[in-house]
Amino acid sequence: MTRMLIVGPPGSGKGTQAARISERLGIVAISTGDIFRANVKAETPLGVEAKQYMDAGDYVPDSVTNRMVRSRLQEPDVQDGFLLDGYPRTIAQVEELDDILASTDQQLDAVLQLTADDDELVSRLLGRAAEDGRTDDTEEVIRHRLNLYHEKTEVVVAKYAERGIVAKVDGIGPVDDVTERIMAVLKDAQ
Ligand code: B4P
Repeated sequence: MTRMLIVGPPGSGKGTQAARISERLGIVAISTGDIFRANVKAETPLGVEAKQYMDAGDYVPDSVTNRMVRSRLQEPDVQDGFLLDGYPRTIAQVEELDDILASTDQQLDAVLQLTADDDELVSRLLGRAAEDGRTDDTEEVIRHRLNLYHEKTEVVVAKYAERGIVAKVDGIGPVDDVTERIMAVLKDAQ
């Protein structure tokens, strides 16, 4: 089980759990959100372009995101496995990832879907806003990000479900409990 995705609405715990899975399985976690935020901080051309979309809670255009992921997946540290956190988020990104993997004769082993209801997600993200002040964590922008997830990313999960590789995990409850649920479904999927 070495090539995986973690998918879920904003606030479902993707980033939190990706770090733990990466440590337990010894695979590299790649968060497109983290890469964008690092570029915004360093004020690179990519960061300047991404910032306007991120602040509004919109997806960064597929052409930009796809180019970035294609380049990241050519690095030597991911050749034996990876966990992609927050990518793909659109059908065009699914097609791009299919193409990247096919070109190196690789395939995905699992797609982990984290679930939580919208009210829980809003309250978590407002909590994070109070702590670390992310510019996309205001209530209005959070609601917009959730709508975008329902509109554009649920079809991504459905597409992978057709391929029979989705493992669904309830993201509600203490972080440690969610991690144990994830490890249990991954074990069952092997
Ligand atoms: P992300 O960084 O992926 O932001 P996110 O969806 O909010 O997830 P994150 O990983 O930060 O939060 P998590 O659920 O772990 O993306 C940010 C932006 O980048 C996007 O809006 C978009 O603009 C752009 N972007 C990224 N990828 C893109 C793509 N592929 N295409 C286009 N644009 C893209 O956790 C949230 C909070 O919940 C944390 O504070 C955490 O402590 C808390 N939490 C976690 N688990 C919990 C639990 N069990 N109980 C209580 N709280 C919990």
